[in-house]
Amino acid sequence: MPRTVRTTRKKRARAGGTLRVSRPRGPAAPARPSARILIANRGEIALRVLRACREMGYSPVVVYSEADRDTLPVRLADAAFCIGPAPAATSYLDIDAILRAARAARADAVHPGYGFLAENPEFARACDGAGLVFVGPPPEAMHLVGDKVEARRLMEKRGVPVIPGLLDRAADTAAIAAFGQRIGYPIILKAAAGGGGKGMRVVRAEGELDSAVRAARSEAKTSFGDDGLYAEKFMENVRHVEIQILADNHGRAVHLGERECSVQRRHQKLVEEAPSVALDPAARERLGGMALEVVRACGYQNAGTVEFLLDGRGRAHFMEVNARIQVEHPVTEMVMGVDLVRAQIAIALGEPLGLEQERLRPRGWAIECRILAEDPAHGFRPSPGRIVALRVPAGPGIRVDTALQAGDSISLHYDALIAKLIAWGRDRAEAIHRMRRAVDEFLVAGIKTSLPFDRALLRDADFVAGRLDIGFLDRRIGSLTESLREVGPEAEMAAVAACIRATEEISRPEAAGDGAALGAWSLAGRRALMDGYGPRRPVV
Ligand code: MV4
Repeated sequence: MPRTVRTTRKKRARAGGTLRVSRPRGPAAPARPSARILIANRGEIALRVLRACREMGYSPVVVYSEADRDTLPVRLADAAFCIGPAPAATSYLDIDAILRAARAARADAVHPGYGFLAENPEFARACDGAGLVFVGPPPEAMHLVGDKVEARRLMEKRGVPVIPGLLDRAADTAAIAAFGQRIGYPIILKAAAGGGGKGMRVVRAEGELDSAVRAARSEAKTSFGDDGLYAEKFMENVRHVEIQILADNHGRAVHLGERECSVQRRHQKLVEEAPSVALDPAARERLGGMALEVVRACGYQNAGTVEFLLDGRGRAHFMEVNARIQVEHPVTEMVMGVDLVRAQIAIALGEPLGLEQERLRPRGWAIECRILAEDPAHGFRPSPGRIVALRVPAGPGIRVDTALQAGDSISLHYDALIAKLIAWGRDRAEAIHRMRRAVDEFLVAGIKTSLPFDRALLRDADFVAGRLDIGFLDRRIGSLTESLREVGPEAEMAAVAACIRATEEISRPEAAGDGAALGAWSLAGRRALMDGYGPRRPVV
C-alpha cells in the first residue's frame, strides 16, 4: 500500500478533528460514537446508507431536492437539508450546496451512494478540503480508475489479462482503422473518460468507422467533457461478471466473489445474481486474485468493483473498475453475509477489515430484479406519475430495498429505479422460485413498471437454465415483451369483467365456494390487478 495514500487518510481524519484512526494493523479505533454522516443521495440508496448508519450508532443526515421533500429518507434522518430545485445539476450534483449542508449539519463524513457525485474525484477532494471523511476510495485512486485507458495500461503492466486493444487514446480515425485491420472486425469504441456504456460504439466493418468515431466522440464530449477514445476487439457471446472487493486503510483487502450481470438492456442492468453459474470455486479464486491485483496496483481503498468479460472457455478479461457501492450490491451481501455499506463506513472511519479471505465463501444464491418506473410493453419508455397503491412483497428469503411510499410521485428528473427486489435461496432454483412468488405479490399501481417483464423473464427457459450472455436480452426482448403489449383495450375489458365477477363472488361467497379453485376469469382479474389495471381496491 503506498505510504502517501495512508498519510492522506490520516490527515483527512485529523482535519475533521473528531475521529481517531488506528495505526496500521492496530486495534479498531472507536470512531466518535456520535459521528454524523451526511448522505449525498436520494431514493433507495439514501435509505440503505441511512439504515447502516443507524445500526452502527451513527447519526444520518440527508440532503434533498425540492422534489424530494416528502420522501422516506428525509422522514427518517436525524436532520435534512434542502439543497435546491429538482434538477440534479441544481441539487444532488451541486458540490457547494452539499458542502454547505455538511457544514450546517456539522457532519464528520459524507457517503455519496451511487451515481451523482459518487465517482467524481473533485468531490472527494472537496470533502477532504472541508475536513470531511469521504466514504469511498482516495481521490487519486478514483481518478486513476476513472481514466479507462490508464487503468487498462496499468493492468496490462501488472499481468492482468485485458481485452486486446489500443493501450493509448486513439489519435485519429486512421489509428483505429489500422487497429481494425490488424485485429479484425467487429471492434468497439469506448470513451477514455467513460464507463457504463456511454460513448460506446460497436463497429462491424471499416465502412462504418468514420461515422461511429464521430458519434462516439461527440457523445463522450457531452457526457464526460472529454472526447478521448480507445478501441478494443469486440467480444461476443461473453458474460459480464464483476468481482466485489473491500480494502481497508491498513493494507488489507479481500474479494467477495462475483456477480453475474449479463442481463442488460442498453447498458441498464435489469437482473443480477450471485454467484455466477459460470464460475467454480477455483475460477472464482483466480478472478478474485486478479481483482485484488487491481486494488494493489492503484492503491485502492474502500468498496469497489472490478468488471470482467468472461468468454465461453472461461477466460476472463479485465474491463474497468467501478469506484463506488453498486446498485446490485445486495446479491453479494445475501450470499456472503457481509453488510457492504456498513463495511464502507467502517473502513472510511479507519477501522481495519475484520474479514478473512479463507472464510468468505458464497452460501446459496441471490437474484436481484431492478424495478423500474418504465413500461416494458412499450420499449421501456419512462412512466412517471403518482403511486396510488403499493404492496411490497416479503416472506422467506425476500428483501426489498426501496424508499417508495404510496402517494409518492415518480418524476422524470431522476433515475427510473424505484425498488430492488432481492430473493435468496439455498440454490439458484429456489432463489428463482421465491423471486417468481415475490414479483407476483408486488403491486405498484398508478404507473407502469418493469414487473411484468420480470414475470416473463423468470419463466424463460434460457434464463432458468442460466444460459446467459450479454446478447441474451437484446435477442429475447421481443418475445419477452410481446405478450405484455396485448394488454390493450380488449384485455383491459376482460380484466374489468373479471373484476366485476370476482366482486360478485365476494357478495355471494357461496358462488366461489370455500377453497374452490379460481376460474380463468378470476385469475385473469387478479393478474390484471397485480399489474395495476382494474379498480384500486382489493377484489377477493
Ligand atoms: C465490451 C464488450 C465486448 N467487447 N468490450 C458494457 C459496459 C462497459 N463497462 C463495457 N461494456 C462492454 N464492453 C469489448 N471489448 C461488451 C460490453 C457489454 C455489452 C455490450 C453491448 C451490449 C450489452 C453489453 C452488456 C455488457 C457488456
